[in-house]
Amino acid sequence: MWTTKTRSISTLLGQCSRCRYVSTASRPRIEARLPLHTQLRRISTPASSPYQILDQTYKRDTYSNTPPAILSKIDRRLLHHPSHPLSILRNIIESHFSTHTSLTPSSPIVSVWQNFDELGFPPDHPGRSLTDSYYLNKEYMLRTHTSAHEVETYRKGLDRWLISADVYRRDEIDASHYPVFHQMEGTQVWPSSDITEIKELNAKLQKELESCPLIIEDETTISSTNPYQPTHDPELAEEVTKHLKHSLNSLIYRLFGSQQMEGEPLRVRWIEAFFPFTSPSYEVEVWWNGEWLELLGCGVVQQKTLDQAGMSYLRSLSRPSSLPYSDKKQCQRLMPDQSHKAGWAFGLGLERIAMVLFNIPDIRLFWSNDKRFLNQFKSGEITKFQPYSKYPPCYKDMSFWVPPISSDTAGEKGKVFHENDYCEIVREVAGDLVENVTLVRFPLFVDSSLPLYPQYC
Ligand code: FA5
Ligand code: MG
Repeated sequence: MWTTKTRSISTLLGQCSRCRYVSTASRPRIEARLPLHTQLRRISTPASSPYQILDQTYKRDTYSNTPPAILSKIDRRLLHHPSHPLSILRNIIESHFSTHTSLTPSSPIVSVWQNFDELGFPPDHPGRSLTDSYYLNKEYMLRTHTSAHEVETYRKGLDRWLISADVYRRDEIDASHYPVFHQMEGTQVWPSSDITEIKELNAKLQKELESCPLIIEDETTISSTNPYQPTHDPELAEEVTKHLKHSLNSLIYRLFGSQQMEGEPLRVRWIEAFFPFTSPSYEVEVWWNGEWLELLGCGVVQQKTLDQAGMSYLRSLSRPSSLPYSDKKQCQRLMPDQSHKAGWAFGLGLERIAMVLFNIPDIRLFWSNDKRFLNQFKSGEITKFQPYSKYPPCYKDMSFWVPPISSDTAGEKGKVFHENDYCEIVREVAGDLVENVTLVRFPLFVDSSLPLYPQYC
């Protein structure tokens, strides 16, 4: 049988506390901890033929550190298989945010600028190091988070959207870490003139949440370490923050509420966090199997991010979609929007949630091609994972003759065939590798003078 480790899933998940996008101060650069000769060897690996990925060519340089095994994951597109647990979860979240536009970028390759600089990551941020991220070359990399698509998506003029995608991070090997996992980014942005509408929405959402068996632990405050942004009207920032919290609490209730033990309300905890592209920023955890499990990071989008995408500028000066708003001069020529826009964003880990909901004990199972995994799940349904052998299936059909059963032999020990005798032989020969012996056919009506011919698999 599948050998599950004795550690509970939440224990395993609880260990995933490495957070790349928290403040630089909180985590030393891993590069700096490696012996110098290791760093040099990695960096000076000679460049060979260019990368060919999704019909594009990327030259190699001293940054290139993406191996073929990682590139082979790009084609798997797990989020596009309707009966895969990650895709089932994605659909549930998309149906919860039913007015949002759902997007799935076709390529995981982004520019380093998109992944880090555009979002305000400082040059010495640990997430940029070669030990943490997969680079094709100095300019291009595999996205490490779905936030890499924020600016380009706002630039399309979309106010509320969800992006689901595979993300890539160099990481340790165990049941809860894999170098490829999936995130979903969500956002909603309003013109400040909509403040009355946001207030009404917040009141409605709050009332709905009050009727749910849900304990929300939120001791976060607005402070100098997690402030409203100086360019924001504090009243608008407060309403946007409230809407973020209500929207995510109601999503979490939708996902976990029905899985709770009878009589036990779901506990959700909000904690302060830091992301370079949001303020205030938070992480959200859920109490699961006796431990806090981190689900997502979120916050109020930095105005600079919206500005870069041209979101804060008048629509009436409608821009050609190709206008590069990262070009500062172009932006400055436009008039600031009278109805300045503000919004929230979140990024959640799909595997983390799916492991809990589907009871999947090992993150590597999501990548399984084994039909015993893939055929277990049905589109639209959350069902518990049924463990199976860690060995690949190997079926054997066995048929043989046994002495006929007759009134003369029925009482004679050793002459009458008994299934247990056969199982004993199997066990002797193959040990515990054999999981199951099933009788396929045993002739019922036979000439009692002829031997019998049972078939097993
Ligand atoms: C981010 O990736 C931010 N981009 C999230 C964000 C988006 C913040 C928008 C603000 C606004 P973080 O590295 O914490 O943050 O990852 C977000 C979530 O991805 C985590 O809460 C977790 O659920 C999941 N996650 C992170 N690392 C792993 C991992 N190694 N394995 C599985 N899931 C992971
Ligand atoms: Mg985190």
